Amino acid sequence: MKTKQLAIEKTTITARFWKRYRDLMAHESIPYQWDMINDNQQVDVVNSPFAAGGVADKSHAIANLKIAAGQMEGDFFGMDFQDTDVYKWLESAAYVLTYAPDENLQQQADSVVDLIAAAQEDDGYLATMFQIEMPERKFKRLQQSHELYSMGHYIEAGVAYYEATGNVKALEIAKKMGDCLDVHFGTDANQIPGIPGHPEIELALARLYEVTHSQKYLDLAQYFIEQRGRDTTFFDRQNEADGVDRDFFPDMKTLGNRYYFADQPVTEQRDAHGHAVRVLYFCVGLAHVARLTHNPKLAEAANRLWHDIVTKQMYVTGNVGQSVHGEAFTYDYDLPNDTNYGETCASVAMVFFAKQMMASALKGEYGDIIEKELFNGALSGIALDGKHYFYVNPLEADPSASRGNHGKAHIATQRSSWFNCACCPANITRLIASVDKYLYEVDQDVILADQYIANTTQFNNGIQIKLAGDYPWSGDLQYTITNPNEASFKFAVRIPNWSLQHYQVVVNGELIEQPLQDQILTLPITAAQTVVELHFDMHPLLVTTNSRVKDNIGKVAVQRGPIVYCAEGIDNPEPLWLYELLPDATFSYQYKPQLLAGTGVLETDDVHRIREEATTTALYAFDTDKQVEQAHLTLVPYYAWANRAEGSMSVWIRKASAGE
Ligand code: FUB
Ligand code: ZN
Repeated sequence: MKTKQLAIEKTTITARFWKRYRDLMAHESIPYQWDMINDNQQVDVVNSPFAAGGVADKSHAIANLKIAAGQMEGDFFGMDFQDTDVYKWLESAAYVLTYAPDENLQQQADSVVDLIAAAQEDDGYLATMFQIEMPERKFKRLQQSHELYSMGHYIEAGVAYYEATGNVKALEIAKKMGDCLDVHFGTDANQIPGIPGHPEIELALARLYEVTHSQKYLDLAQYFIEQRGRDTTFFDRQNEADGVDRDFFPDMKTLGNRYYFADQPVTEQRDAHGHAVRVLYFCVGLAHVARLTHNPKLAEAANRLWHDIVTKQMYVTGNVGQSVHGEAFTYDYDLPNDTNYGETCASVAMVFFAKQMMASALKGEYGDIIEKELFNGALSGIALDGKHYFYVNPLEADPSASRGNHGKAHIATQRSSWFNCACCPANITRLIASVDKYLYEVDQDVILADQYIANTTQFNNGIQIKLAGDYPWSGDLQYTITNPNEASFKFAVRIPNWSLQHYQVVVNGELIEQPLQDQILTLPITAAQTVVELHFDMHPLLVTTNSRVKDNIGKVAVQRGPIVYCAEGIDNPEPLWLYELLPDATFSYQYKPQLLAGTGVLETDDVHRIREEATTTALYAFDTDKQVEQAHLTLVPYYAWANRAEGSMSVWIRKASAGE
């Protein structure tokens, strides 16, 4: 029987690892963030007043909307994109409602939609700072204004909420925003021939197009993508016309087009540079628009940027953005561990980017990055209690360094309860709450099982796929494919890059040996029931880095399955830099249900510790060897660090050379 176009109808996540996180979003993070944006929570930014994200004692985000809607008196408070904290909360709530129906939450979310509708102007405009404080300056300083960024976040939220609950008003607000931007932006004589300082609207308009099929939204998304970098004096002209000394972020005026990824058209761009989240949100829109418009030049640009980032500028944990200065990418192979930025939002954006790339071409490398972020770089942005967050995600941290060295003050060693720039908390929340969207990629008659998160998924044609297994702790997985109509389709599986040397695929009890294409193994399915077992290699692996990266020479990271590990001071007497793994070091693995909400721990005795010298010992000496002693090293998953006592952490560990 010929299949009709395959599509997912419903996914239920059963994986204990992700079920815990998703329940946490529903029962802890969402109510907590609701209180936060309503100013009913104490804000507690720990560790350093200079830690990225900064200090604030309230959010005021809902209040800003109420003031704009005329429902409350008062002044605007917060960042010029404060509204987005509400929008991302709404988007997270939308996803939560798909797996944890809750009347109270839905009422809250409906009331937020009503409030947003009341705050929106008749022409669709919505950015409360401008409405409350400076209506005459709308769209006049786009380099810094975040108006399109904010509206983009609403559009994403509105689409998600409409899809989750059928709330038409939520979608109407989004369409009105799209219409407003469509009127104001473009190259007609009466339009602004400009672009936003912070991309986001591009990806949002592409989403809006997908749900409405209204071509104008896709055209506008394409305009913003293609216009970027074409008119390199646009921001300066606008700033000048709006007036000197009227910056929203004074430092941002001097950063230059390169920082905004607006120094040349994207088709000319060779690498990712400038503010990391801006570049990445842009890339998400770029890959999406390239696919929707079948534009090979844009697709090539997306490809080029993808490869630059993942092969030259990404940390082993998936974190991106090497510098606190401008929250930015720096240059290829520059990957310092103890000063990096690795903003949580940037990792979340990498997942979106990878998903769009995967939707354009089924390749295992995209799924590898989604997995890397989900289990490491993005996930470290949220504490195990769902109510504390990292904005910056370092690979090496030391509380004394963060307190004593201003250049490392942004490396917080405890998660905060909120930030004055609170972009990250709700970003990681919306990702976890929507993780079901990353399990499969459907392309014509192919169902690619991309993420090994246990689930039951119902497709059309009556097809049901059930994945059982305890990933990421176990590498043994079992898919049961039920196909009552005996439809003919292909079931494909991604072989993760860390298991490419050793893996097994067993179909109905028979070992399958066939070449992979782009890390993907494809199986034709016609039977009413098929069982596909996957067995991945869960031996702890020692990861080394390309020798162009100076910071990791002589060091290894330890990875088991998709999880990257780290050493923490609470488990290992500090300082951590004194440990040295022996050449053939092996690790024992144990799952500890009581530790860190249930986690897999690695331990080894194949390690030396350089003896710590007395403070009376000379700082320098001539031709002396360090004393070493036999030691023990305990490693925990990177995502779970900083959930116990404050202390040091290191992902990279020195490795003794053979003969030592
Ligand atoms: O500018 C809006 C958001 O604030 C960015 O995406 C983050 O990097 C933070 O700067
Ligand atoms: Zn952020």
